Amino acid sequence: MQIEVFGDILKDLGIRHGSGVPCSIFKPLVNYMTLDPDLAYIPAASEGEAVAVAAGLVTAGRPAFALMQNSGLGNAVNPITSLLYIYRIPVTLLVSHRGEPGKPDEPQHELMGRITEQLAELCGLETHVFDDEGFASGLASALNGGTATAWIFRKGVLHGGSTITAKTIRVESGGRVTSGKRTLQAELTREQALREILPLIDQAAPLPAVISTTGKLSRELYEIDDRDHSRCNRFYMVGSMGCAAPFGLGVAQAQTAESRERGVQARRVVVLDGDGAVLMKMGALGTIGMTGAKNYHHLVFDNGCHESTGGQPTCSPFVDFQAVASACGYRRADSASSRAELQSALTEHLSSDGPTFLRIVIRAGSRPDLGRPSLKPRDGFDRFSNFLKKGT
Ligand SMILES: Cc1ncc(C[n+]2csc(CCOP(=O)(O)OP(=O)(O)O)c2C)c(N)n1
Repeated sequence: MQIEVFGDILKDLGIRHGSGVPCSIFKPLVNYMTLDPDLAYIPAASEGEAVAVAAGLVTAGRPAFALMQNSGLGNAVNPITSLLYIYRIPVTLLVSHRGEPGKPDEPQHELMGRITEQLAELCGLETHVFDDEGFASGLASALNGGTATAWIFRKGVLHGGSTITAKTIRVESGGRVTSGKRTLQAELTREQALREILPLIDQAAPLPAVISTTGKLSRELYEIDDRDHSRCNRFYMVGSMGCAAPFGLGVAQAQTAESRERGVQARRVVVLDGDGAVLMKMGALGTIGMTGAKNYHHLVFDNGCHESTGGQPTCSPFVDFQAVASACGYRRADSASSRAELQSALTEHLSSDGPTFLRIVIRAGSRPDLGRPSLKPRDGFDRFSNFLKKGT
């Protein structure tokens, strides 16, 4: 469906507000809403939060939707079952369908792709697969009947509209990240920043464990120097957005226990994260700070957007991550926005006790021919687990 037609249906039904965490399938809708002054799109940090925002809007008399990738349906299960269901709040859920059975997609979407419709139904949602003909009337009757509905969107069913580049969004959302009294401008792209930090990580002894977040960061990291599968200290967390940081904490704690038992130096753990991913599970910063894990180093590549799904904005330009990390108990929290700052901050962090936090302010953008890891998930897991257990 052409996005302007879809937008008109929403408006005709009185839906002016939506909140969500993006999927590339919804890129036309988020762009459309961002550009239309009559519509308000609230970028949420997690899908459960988007459901709650939409529920609040509906409760106050404004029909609203929550938009999410089907992977995020898992994050939203509790607010759907214990907020929408018990109060019978007619929020409209727009759920993209990655991992559609029979169509090639990435491994992290396989299982959720198979169970999306059943899961939505199990959660008490009146569930439809979106199609051009039935949407307007189906949604109208659901809203009239006071029913929460889930609409499953297959790839490509929404199209057209203007393209907003990540750069435009960034400028609109401030284009700058402030830290203390300084204003930081980005110099490097994520790939350029990765190329700066890898030699510093690789020269540390014992060789640090490196865990990278979902999306383009892991794809770039793999492309840079792991095509021959030689980097056994790496773990690419291709799904489970936001879990790289707490997963890294578990690894760091295990390595600390190991070092105590064997009387050796604890291996450092470096988590390469994204601003969207950190925001999704920001509570983990408190857990990490509380443990005081001395071998934990958190690097957040902050481009102010969800670049991997099309550059939709995050609230990161408004968040003082360093202050948050410090308040959560990280021993050091700094920001770097140039090559020189990055090198000096990371060198210091890797020779200090953790937990440390480094916000790396980067420009959005990646190379157009970016590939995907050919390493199978379980093979990548075994490689990393063996490295941690045996050092090889
Ligand atoms: C629970 C969940 N919700 C949504 C997605 C879809 N998704 C994949 S990568 C990504 C963007 C991540 O943003 P950020 O961490 O800022 O990294 P960037 O893409 O900017 O490098 C999103 C929303 C997902 N994989 N999982």
